[in-house]
Amino acid sequence: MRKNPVSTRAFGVLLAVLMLLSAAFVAPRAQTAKPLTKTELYAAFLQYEGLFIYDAAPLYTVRHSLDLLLAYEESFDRYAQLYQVPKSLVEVSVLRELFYYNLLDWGADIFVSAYYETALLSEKRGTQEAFAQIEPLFFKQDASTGVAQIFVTTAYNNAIDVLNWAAETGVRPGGRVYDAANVQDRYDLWFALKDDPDFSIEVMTLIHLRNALLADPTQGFRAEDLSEDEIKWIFARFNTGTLDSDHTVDCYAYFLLFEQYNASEI
Ligand SMILES: [Ca+2]
Repeated sequence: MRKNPVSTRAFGVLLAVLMLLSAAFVAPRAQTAKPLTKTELYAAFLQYEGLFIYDAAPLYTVRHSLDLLLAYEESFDRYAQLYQVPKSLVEVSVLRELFYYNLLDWGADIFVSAYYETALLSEKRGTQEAFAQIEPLFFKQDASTGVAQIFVTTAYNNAIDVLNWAAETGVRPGGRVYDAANVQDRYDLWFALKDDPDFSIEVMTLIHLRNALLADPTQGFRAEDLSEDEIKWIFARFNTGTLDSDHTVDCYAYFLLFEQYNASEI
């Protein structure tokens, strides 16, 4: 049977359109999205106000969280550049922690502060035995703290593991190595995380770098080279979640907004 040249051409056009459409579906994430101004970034996030506060007594509103986050821009820039980790990844993880920072976090910090101050005092006075008896009743040895809500020893992504890894692998040359059994080491690190946002942001950057490298040593870190799932895994590993957990899904949505906002700076 003789082919109809018109329908062959139509088929070719249809095929080309389908190929273009499928290419659009697998195209890298939101790279062509227009940059966001600061006002547009705030407007995008203010839609979330009140929606993601599941815990009791949040201490920061969405606007306050964004104000705090953007005040640390210099630190995000510095560590993103130093460790070659996309800035938006680190900003989003810190922002999410600020959204969820609540009265219980604040209270836990007081119990941990009291623990460390008393533990060191008891060492100086030689009264560790008496201290050990009251310690489980009145004190807490660790809590997530600071702008990035990082634990010193007790979580998977704890600061001692991350900083020791960074020092020992040469990622952070000359970096201090901490002994988790030493109260003074834990004291120094916990208060640094609690009181120094710049240091917390450095540790948060290293957490993402370590998790990604442990999962895939060949991992590249240019945001535009990472697939949606690769980015989601980076967030999931920080929160020991999965690709479809609320934390991961929310962080990915925030990430796309921050990529647009940061693109406006270039
Ligand atoms: Ca906390």
